[in-house]
Amino acid sequence: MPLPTNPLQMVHLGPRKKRPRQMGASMVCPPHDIKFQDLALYILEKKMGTTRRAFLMELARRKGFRVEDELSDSITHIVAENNSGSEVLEWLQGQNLKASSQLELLDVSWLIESMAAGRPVETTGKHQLVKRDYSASPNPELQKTPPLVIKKISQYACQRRTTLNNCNQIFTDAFEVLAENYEFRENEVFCLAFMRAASVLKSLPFTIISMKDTEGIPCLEDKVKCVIEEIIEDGESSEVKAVLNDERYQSFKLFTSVFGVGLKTSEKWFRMGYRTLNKIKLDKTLKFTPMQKAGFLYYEDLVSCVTRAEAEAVCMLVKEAVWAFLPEAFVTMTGGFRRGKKIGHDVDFLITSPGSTDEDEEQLLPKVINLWERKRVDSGKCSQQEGKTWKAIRVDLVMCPYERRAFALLGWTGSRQFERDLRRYATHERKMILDNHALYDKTKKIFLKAESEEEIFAHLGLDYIEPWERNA
Ligand code: 8DG
Ligand code: CA
Ligand code: CA
Repeated sequence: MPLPTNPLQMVHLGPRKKRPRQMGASMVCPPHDIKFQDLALYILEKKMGTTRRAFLMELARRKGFRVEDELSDSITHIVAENNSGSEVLEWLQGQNLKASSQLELLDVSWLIESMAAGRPVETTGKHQLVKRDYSASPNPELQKTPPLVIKKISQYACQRRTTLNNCNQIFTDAFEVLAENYEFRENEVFCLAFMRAASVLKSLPFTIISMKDTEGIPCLEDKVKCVIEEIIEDGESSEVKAVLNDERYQSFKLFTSVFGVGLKTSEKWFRMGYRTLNKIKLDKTLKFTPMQKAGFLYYEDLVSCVTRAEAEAVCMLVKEAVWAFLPEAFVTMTGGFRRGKKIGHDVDFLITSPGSTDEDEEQLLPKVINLWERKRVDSGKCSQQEGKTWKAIRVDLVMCPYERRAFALLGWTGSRQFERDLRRYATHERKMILDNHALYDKTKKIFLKAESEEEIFAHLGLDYIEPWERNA
């Protein structure tokens, strides 16, 4: 029998016939065979109503699902309708359940699809009211404690776990456009407000679907809330739309996409009346820096993102070159790729070698560049682009003394917002100064040593946040 999209309609269809006198549908029906022993469902009545709940329970049982009347620790799937993730979490907190890594909080769409399929369908992001990144975490400790309990959300990104699974992308994309526009207009205050807001929403385990869901979330100023409200109501923000159509925004976006071009140069070109890169390239009166020259020369290569496979290939080349001069050196990919990103605008590396001297450290990068330069000339790959079999990729190389490697690794892994908040936290909450080289305790007037990132977090009194949880 094909299942109607809304099974409730079945109940109300047709003239109301006299019902049997018995109370409760399950009492009149014979017990059903349970086909799926691993699952125990509980259907949330809140916002669904008694009738529809009873109807869905009966239907699911008839299809071989185990559906419990009461909530207990043996429940594996909670199914809700018209509830946001935050509402289900709030309700669950009042239920005194043991946090279980098995527990799935799902929208009714999962149950309806499963009943139509005659088996439990795989739970995906579209069904999950609360995301479950932690089940994929390589850290077994985290698998045991999924984020079923909302703790007070910190205003600091370094006290939040932010994976790449963003439930609120519709909002964060909008905020990032607005933040970028404020950056182009050099309005730091508003720029930071929207970047912080984007960052905090990326860490939420649920999607915001009503203004009530924003209660208790830090870093959401009135200006930000207005944008959220508009997106909830209209599906888009008029302010974002206006920015995307704004000539200054479009020009700055285009100009800064050239390697070596920042706000100052963009401002100059915009004031000169330029709107396209071609016209700029042809203006003989303009002087370009060596970086900008390379930026124009390899423009197409550099605007296309770097893939992980390309990053791995670059990593081999970097290691080969570095080891030619410092065979003991450790070469670590940092930046977005270390945080698990699949693409990047460049590839970042940290290089460090036990027992290296100041001189070794000073000379390594020039030596590596020189080696690559010679190779390039030998292979005739200069700026010749015809029949090109290679791609230009931006690489950031950082060399640091071995004793400082933990600070450098933490500093270059990002994200930028995570780094910003780490330093802000150190300053305001711990009276310490953190940068990519060291951690200084202003009270004790000493530099704190660290052999690993974990030790730096411990010095700061912070729970350790794994690199893939730093995508703030
Ligand atoms: P992407 O390349 O995938 O777009 O992102 P990303 O890897 O996170 O950004 P990034 O711009 O390559 O920066 C990586 C980290 O390096 C970031 O956390 C900030 C840090 N960083 C510094 N100093 C500097 C600096 O002077 N320039 C840049 N670009 N990044 C810096 O600590
Ligand atoms: Ca990067
Ligand atoms: Ca970089």
